[in-house]
Amino acid sequence: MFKKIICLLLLFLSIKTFADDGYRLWLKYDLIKNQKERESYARITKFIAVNSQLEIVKTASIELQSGLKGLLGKTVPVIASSKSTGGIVFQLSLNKDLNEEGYSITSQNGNIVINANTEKGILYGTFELLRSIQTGKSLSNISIVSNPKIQYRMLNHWDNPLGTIERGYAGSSLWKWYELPENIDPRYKDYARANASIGINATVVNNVNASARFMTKEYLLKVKALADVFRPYGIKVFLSINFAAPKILKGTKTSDPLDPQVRAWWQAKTNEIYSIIPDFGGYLVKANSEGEPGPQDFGRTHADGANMLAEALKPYTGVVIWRAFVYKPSSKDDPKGDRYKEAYNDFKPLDGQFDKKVIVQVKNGPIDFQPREPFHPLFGAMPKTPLAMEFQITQEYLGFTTNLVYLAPLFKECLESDTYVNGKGSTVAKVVDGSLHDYHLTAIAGVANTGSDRNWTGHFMSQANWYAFGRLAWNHELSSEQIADEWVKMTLSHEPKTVKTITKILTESRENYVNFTTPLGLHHIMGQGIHFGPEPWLMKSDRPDWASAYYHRADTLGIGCDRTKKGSEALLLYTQEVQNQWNDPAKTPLPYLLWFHHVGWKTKLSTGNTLWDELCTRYYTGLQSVKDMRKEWNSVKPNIDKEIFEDVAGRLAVQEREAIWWRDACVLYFRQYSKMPIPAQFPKPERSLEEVTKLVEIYQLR
Ligand code: GCV
Repeated sequence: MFKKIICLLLLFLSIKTFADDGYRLWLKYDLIKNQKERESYARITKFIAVNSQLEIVKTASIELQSGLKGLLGKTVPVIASSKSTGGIVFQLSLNKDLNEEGYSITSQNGNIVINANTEKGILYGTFELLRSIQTGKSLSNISIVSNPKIQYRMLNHWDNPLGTIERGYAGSSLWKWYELPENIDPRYKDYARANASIGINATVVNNVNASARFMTKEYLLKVKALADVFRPYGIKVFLSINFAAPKILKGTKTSDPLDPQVRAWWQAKTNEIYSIIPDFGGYLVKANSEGEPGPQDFGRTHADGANMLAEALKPYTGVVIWRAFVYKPSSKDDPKGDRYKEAYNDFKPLDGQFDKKVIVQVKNGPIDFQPREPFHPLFGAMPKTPLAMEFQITQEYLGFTTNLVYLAPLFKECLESDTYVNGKGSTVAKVVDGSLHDYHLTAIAGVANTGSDRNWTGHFMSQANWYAFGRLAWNHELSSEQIADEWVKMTLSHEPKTVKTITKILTESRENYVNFTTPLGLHHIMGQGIHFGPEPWLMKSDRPDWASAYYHRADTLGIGCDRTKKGSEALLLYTQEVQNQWNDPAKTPLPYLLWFHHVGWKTKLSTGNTLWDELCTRYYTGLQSVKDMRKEWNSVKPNIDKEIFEDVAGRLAVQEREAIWWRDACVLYFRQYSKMPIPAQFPKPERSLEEVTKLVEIYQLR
């Protein structure tokens, strides 16, 4: 009787509309409302049998116990071993079908057995089991074998020592450097739980525009405090380094990577780091990019710089992750100069020259995390150098935290692109997971979107991007819809229509965003510096390749950047098959058209419209889709927590205002060149180009 009352009370509490602040992410573990469903899970989760004292196994049993307590409303005992049936058994034993972090979950002799070769596998299997219950899957006859396809699945935080975050829109940094190492914010642990639950196993805690502070003992002790919290969740800590640190910290007179004193400094520093953090992950380096110091300052190459660090790491397990995000301003006299080609030109000749401990990290596209980019030409071009993928989870160019944009389709589009380097099917995913070139190291990084906002990501729906990044890092074959469906069920609702509606909103959102900002292959026409709002009229900047005109090339004849043989020749960096896809403007898929071609305003496209009419159509339908999204969101109101509903609804209203802003700016500005009318079926913008221009100026005021 007492038990029943408790259950009813728990049920009541879960049904009652309490304000959900989003803090619990996808790890809510609210009581399953349907009693029958609860009971059927309860019948097969009567105990958790754990016969290992390993730290991460302990984490797994604690997570499982607390997850089941929430979901089923009962405390499941953790026992050392059991001869009875109807429980969950952790089994650490050799399984040749599994790699180091893989797991299997199977029904065996009346129990659910989570089997793995290592303690980390047990942890990941545990979260998979919890996810299965959270998403309402049947566990009878469960049979799952899962291995991560990529070794290092990491977040890159662009967090600064003073608490700001470069391109962070969800408050300030999670890391309270001034309070560390003594004061441990409980949030650090919740951060680790969330990451472990989606398979993320590494984190770079500081910005790639790195402060040398992190190489001091004072700061290393703070980093150690974080590493100690993350370790039980299988997460290794990495640091971004400032290449000039030896000189900045007055250890040497230069930072030349071939100078013996500099090399000795890095060796001593690395030894010190490992004496403090024995499982330190390694270094992430942004060098000779956007003003950061690097080996080229001394006439050395990226390989010289990376190999020096690799040598310092030789006695340890750590690796060097060297970023390929570099672009020199192209010479004014070079008519073929194009930022698109810079990283390729710098790195491709170095293939084969990097130490075994070096991974080169490449952004998904050649410019900079635009709403849509062709895949980076380096993928497939460096068979002797492990290349890591760098995605951006924070929405620098995708509407900050005022726009609902689900990024899984963007990630997938890049991963599924075919490089054709070893024939058809040589996808970017196969480069990154190492299967194409047999890389001995594999990695994928996401620039984090987390911050001190209570719900972690500012826009509640942006939590889905953190989640999707982790899920795809583990298995890039999952579909965007599948991930969205899981996430919705775990965070918002199980009601079938609601799940369907929100999954649809999510999966369509990226294309909608592209349509009202940069359709048909336009790119880099946003407000300069802040990367917010439209600024297509920007003709000049401190560097030519920071100005919008450099990318859209609009004139009275047409619009778009010719990157074929007749233009900058960037297209020639790809294999012949890829060139064939994008070489001919008449055959180039519309999403990539203006990336590669300068197209006449009156040119007829495959849609039947002229280029100008199609451009206008995209801006107008893009805006319409935001309006539709708002309607769809309103339709799920009864099944969503009130606080979350209101917050998302408010941000969608902002998104509509911003979509109008983008549309007005772009159609009014480009019309000056096309000299063609906005198609009659669309209402004219209600303001002048001058008025819209002023808006961006306001946002750029100090
Ligand atoms: C960390 C873009 C961003 C910069 C960022 C840089 C990078 O240019 O605007 O803020 O700096 O990319 O990835 O290094």
